[in-house]
Amino acid sequence: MTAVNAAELLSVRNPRSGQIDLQIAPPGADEIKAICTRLREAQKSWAAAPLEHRIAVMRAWAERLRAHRDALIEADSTDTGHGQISKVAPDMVIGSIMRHCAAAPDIFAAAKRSGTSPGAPNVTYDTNLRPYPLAGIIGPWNAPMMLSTLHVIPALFAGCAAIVKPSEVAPRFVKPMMQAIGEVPELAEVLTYVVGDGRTGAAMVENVDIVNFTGSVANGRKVAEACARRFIPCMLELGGKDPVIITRTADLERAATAVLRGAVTSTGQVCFSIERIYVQEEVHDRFVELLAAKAERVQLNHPDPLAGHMGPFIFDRQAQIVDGHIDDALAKGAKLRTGGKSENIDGGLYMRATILTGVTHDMKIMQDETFGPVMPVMKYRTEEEAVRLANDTYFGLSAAVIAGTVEEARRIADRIDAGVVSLQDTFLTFAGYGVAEWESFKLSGLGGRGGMLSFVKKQAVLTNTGAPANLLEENLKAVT
Ligand code: TXE
Repeated sequence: MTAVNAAELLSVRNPRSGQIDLQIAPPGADEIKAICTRLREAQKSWAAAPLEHRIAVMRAWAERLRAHRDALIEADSTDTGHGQISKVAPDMVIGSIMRHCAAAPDIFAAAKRSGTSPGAPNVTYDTNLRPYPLAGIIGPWNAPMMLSTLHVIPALFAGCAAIVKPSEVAPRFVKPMMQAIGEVPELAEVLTYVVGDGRTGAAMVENVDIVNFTGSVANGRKVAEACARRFIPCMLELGGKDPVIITRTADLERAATAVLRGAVTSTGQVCFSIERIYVQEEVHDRFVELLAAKAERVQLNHPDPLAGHMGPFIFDRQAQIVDGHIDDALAKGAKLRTGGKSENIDGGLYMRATILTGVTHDMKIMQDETFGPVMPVMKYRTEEEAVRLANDTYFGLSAAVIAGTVEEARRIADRIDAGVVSLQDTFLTFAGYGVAEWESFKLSGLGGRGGMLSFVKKQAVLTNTGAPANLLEENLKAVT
């Protein structure tokens, strides 16, 4: 991949109007190198400062984000075409900073081990937590501010400096974000956001010490290969093809409510959206009718971005991918129960909540990540078959099971290969943040979820409090 030319401008499309209404100027490879050198130098004093000092600086950042909340909401809403979701984006970031402020002292204290070696009573041990000097955070377009900033927060608490590159599809929030950061001078020394596309991301990977990447499997693989070549760690948060299993014993009204929310929120542009729906054959038809009745009540947030339930596709190419999945399914025998392909409304690409039935696993809609408001429903006969179908994917991000009892749902969930399984609902992943540790399965991720301890290397400091063993003495005992 050739480095981006510093003079090149990238065009940014407005998801609601479809117009190119912004040009961004990515830094060239040399500028990225210079930025990383500056951040790395400033990181020394940032890491040397007591944790309490970093906590105070992060609180100041949270306070400045509150001051810039309206500008951040406006930028995120223009980036994504969202209405209500953009209104909570800054609060999610501020909330995460405040939770980290509260949790950091105990987490770092618990990670430091010290004592006397059980194998050598005259040797004491202690631990240093040494932050990676410079973290590189690369984010996707679907929740641009949240998904890049939620991952830089733990790195900063750990004592890293950080350079963040959101997606070139949704870069508008960077301006108010950098204004807020600039009002906390010590933070501005160790944290910066840059705009640019994959080439800027690739240049970053060559100049940092650890990478947290959120995006597609294809690009996640490229980042992992680049990190492997440099022997630096990377944490990958990639796509999903999340299934829900609905048993014969399930409360179908509950199931339809949960599936609609899990599949249609944010126009289906959420990595842990429900993308495959397996229903036991005896209740399949009744479930589809309940789901269709709900789907037909979903309104677009057009013309009023703050009304309705679903905005336009953030990325026009994603609308083409979703349309292609629908075409492929219909061509292979699926039936359209409600909704349909994307529509251009005043320049924005919208899609109504769409249900397909009669789907099979040879269809793209059941294999590849769709990332749209499409609910493909498939019958199953036995629990064995449901588990086999749910696991028939190269993803393993999250899943859901809705059954007559929690025990029945849990029995099925324990056999599903996914990092998070929601029982009796979908979309519970957020509730687990910070408390229930989890790892993505298969191609949905690698390297853990990026908590504060992911950004430090542990160093053991061992002290001999007695006389050193003497090689010349005959009774030398091996130091175990
Ligand atoms: O990803 P892309 P997108 C996934 C979601 C979907 C994808 C959508 O499932 O698959 O992300 O986001 C930069 N070296 N998740 O389309 O295209 C690029 O500039 C370095 C999963 O944006 O992969 C952008 O900033 N960087 C997630 C970022 O990578 C490179 C939650 C992502 O771009 C690069 C949300 C390169 N070679 C979405 N090429 C989860 N699992 O939590 C591109 N980029």
